[in-house]
Amino acid sequence: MVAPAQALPDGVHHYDTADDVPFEISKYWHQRHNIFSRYDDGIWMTDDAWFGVTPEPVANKVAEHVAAAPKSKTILIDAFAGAGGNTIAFALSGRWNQIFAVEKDPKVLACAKHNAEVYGVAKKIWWIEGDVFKALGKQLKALAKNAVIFGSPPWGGPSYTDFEVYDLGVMQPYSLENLYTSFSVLTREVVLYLPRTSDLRQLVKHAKDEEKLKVTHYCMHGASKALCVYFGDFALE
Ligand code: MGP
Repeated sequence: MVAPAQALPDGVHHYDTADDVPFEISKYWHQRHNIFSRYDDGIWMTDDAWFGVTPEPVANKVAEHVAAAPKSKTILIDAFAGAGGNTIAFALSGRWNQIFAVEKDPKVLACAKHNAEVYGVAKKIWWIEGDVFKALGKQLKALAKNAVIFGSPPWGGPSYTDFEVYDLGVMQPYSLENLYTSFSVLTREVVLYLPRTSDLRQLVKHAKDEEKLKVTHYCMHGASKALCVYFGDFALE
């Protein structure tokens, strides 16, 4: 007897064929195996989550670089977990004693949990449904000083590409200023995943005197997908 297919929550999809895919996300769906190599094992997505998910090779490289935080940092907080691309890579890296993944959209969180199950790491992650700023003020407050806070925030949709240089001050709904000030009061090690065209002058403003800020572009097929800025002490080349 064939087991009945698992019912997907409302608003959650696993698109098998191009015919089912809404036009706005078809370019992402065509990259699905780059985004999740195990897509065909039943990865779940909401339609909006496709825009912001980090492709797996990039997420793995980012996880390798974030692992270069000081050894005293044993906790990883993924502030905007989305459909789980980064969280899964952090869990697979085996570097962290605890991983907290925060996501405020319950449907997207259901995707992240399910996708982490597909990759066999769901039990290594503490899932928090809600606003990350509230969580950092409550249950994560005491832990955060031993943590790296990683944030892959919304960039206000794909229209970020309309600008040659992306103004991080108008990033919606959280500006660079919002993110940096809220996270850096809790821990020195803060990593943000941002548009490849981000205005570096705005990032440099947050460097300490004499500090060289580390910014890394993550490329696929010879072109940058996005960059990460590493605030704090990371032993990167
Ligand atoms: P893209 O430019 O929307 O499309 O996203 P594409 O086809 O992947 O890249 P292109 O080079 O062909 O234009 C590029 C990458 O940026 C994606 O792989 C995501 O990792 C990331 N990304 C895009 N958006 C709109 C967001 C976002 O809002 N938030 C975050 N955190 N990442 C995003």
